[in-house]
Amino acid sequence: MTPQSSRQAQIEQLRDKGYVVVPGFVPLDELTQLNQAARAQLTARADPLEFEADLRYPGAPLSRAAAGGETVRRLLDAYGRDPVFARWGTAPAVRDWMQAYFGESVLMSRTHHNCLMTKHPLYGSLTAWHRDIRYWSFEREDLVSVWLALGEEQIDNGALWFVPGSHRMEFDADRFDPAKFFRSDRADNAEVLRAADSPRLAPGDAVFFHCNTLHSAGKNRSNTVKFSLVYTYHGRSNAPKAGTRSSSKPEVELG
Ligand SMILES: O=C(O)CCC(=O)C(=O)O
Repeated sequence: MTPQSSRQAQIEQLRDKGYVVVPGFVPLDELTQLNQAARAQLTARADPLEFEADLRYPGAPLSRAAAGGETVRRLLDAYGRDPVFARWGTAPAVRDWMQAYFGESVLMSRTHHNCLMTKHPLYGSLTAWHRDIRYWSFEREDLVSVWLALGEEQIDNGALWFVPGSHRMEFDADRFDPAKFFRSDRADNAEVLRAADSPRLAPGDAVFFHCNTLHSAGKNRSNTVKFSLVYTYHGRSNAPKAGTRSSSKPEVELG
């Protein structure tokens, strides 16, 4: 397959399943640089950081003062942290993929995701079932994130789970809790979640997923920190709503 036709097949899979894994998306030399920058950034603990204790997801320390309370969950504003992160936020491979998906020029948001996600053994929390649209306020619910695995990601170290086709499912508001997590205590929701799958990612693989795809992630039961770089994009015709967090920072134009 030519790169264009394989990209088209990936986009069709995203439209159909709500996510698609693209193996070997990041070349090895770039992956090495990303990993070096990721570890240096975690060691430096430079702001802005988000801590597990701030989110209080299941398994997280209850406060910053508790054991493990200083465990970092996200190194925010990856785009502004290091040139190699910025390069991957706007990489031609990402831009071309997103332009082909949206059919127009593309922007990257700096208000959410735009982060280096870390998942630590012991104090790294699990993330319950949700749609990322909970983070966003746009004219249309059509945004796509790219998740770059800097190391191996599998069930044991807290990999993502997805429900195929869930981006096209319609749910009444009461299927979600007040924080917009998909309620796993409901039998009808449990039936939906039965179809979930957790694709194993090799270092350098990417997952593209739609903002309405139900996903979750487990705890990290390995003994090493898991690093992933995550950015979110939308087409130019789909503007963030004025006065919301989604419009609170200038976006990055990919062309
Ligand atoms: O790695 C995880 O725990 C999942 C993160 C996630 O789904 C999110 O931040 O929206």
